[in-house]
Amino acid sequence: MYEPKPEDKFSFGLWTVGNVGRDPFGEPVREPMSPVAIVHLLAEVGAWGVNLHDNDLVPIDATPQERDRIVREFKQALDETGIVVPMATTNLFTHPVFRDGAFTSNDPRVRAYALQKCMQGIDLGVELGAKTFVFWGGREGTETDASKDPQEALKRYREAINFLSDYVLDQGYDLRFALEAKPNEPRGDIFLPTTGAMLGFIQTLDHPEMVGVNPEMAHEHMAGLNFLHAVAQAWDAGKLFHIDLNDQNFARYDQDFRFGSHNLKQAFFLVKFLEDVGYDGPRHFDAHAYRTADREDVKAFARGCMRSYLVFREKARQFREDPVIQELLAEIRAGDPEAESFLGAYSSQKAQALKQHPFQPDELAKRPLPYEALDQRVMELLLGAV
Ligand code: GCO
Ligand code: MN
Ligand code: MN
Repeated sequence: MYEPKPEDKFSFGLWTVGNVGRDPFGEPVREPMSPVAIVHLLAEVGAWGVNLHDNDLVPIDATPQERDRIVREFKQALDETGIVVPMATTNLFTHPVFRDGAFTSNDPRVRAYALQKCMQGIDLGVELGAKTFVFWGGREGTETDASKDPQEALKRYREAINFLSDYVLDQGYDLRFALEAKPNEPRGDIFLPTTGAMLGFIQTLDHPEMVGVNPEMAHEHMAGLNFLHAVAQAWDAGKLFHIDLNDQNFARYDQDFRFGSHNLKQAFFLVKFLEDVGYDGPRHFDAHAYRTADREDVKAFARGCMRSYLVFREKARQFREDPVIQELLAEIRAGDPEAESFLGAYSSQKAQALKQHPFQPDELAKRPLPYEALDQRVMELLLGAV
C-alpha cells in the first residue's frame, strides 16, 4: 500500500540525495555521487523523476564536448531506468560571481551573464524533457539596504523573468516557470520572501500565464507561516506549478529535513489538500539526509519521504471516511437557507432585505463549535489510536 508508483510523481533533485553533508561549520561527510549513480539510486528506491540545476550535471567550466558527453551518459541512465526529468533550474548562487545576486546584482555584466546562464540552463532542461523551470533567487537580496534600492531590484528581477519568458516563446519551447520564495539564507534578506509575495509579483510580468510558483514547506516555516495556506492560495490562483516538500522546525535555519519528519499535522493537512483538490504535478522532495547519514541511510531518507507521503494520503482517506469526524464536520458546517439567500453576488434587493433582517447575535454566538473534539479525533487518527 505504501510502495511508490510512477503515477505518484515523486521526484528528487540531484542535489538532494546527492548532498554530501557540507555545512557552514563542517566539511563533507559523504562521497560525492555521479549524476548517473544518483539516477540509479533513485530508480532503486522507487522514485519517478530527477530534477537538476545546470551545474549539478554539467560543471560550470565544462567544454562543449564535455557537456555533450555528460548529457549523453545521463540520458542513457534515464533510458535504462525510466526515470524522467520533470523540472530543471539554474544555479545562480554557488559561484562567487553571484555573491551580490544574479538578476538583481548591481553589476550589469553579472545580470547579463545570469541571463546567458539561464538560457543555456533552459536549453539543457528542455533537451532532457523538463516541463517546468524553477527560479530560486537565493542570492537575490541584501545584507545592508544601503547597497540596493529594493524597488530597482524588483524592476531588474521583472526584466529578467520577462526576457527569459520571451526566450522560451521565441524558441517555441513547451515550458513554464515556477518561482520559489525563501525569506533569508544565504542572503540576510531575500527579495520576494514568501509565496504570497511571488503571487503578487507574477501579476506584474509580461507573460503571467506562463509563470507560477514552487512553494517550499521549509521556506514558509522559516518565516513562521502556515504552508498549507500559502499552497491553497497558489492553487486558488491556478499557480501551483510545482511543489518542494520537506520539513523543519519553525523559525530555524533552512533544515531541509525528510518530508513528514517534524510537523506531522502540517504534513498531513498539506497532503490531504493536494489529494482533495487533485494536484497532479510532481511531488518533489527538496530535502537531504541528516549529516550523520551514510549511503544506506540516504536511501532510508529517500524512501521515508515517499512512504510518509503515502501514509498521509491513506490517513486523508480515513479522515474522509471516519464517521466521528464526518459527523462533527456536518454539525460545524450545517447551512441555513435563509442566511445563505443573503450571501453571494450583490443585488440591491438583497442589500435592502439584508439591512432589514433582524439578527440575534447573542443567539448566534451560542452555536457549539466542537473543534477540540474534532482536532483530538484527527490527532488520534494520525497516531493510530482509532
Ligand atoms: C534552498 C532551495 C533550493 C532550490 C533549488 C531549486 O533553500 O536551497 O530550496 O534547494 O529549491 O535551488 O531551485
Ligand atoms: Mn530550501
Ligand atoms: Mn527548494
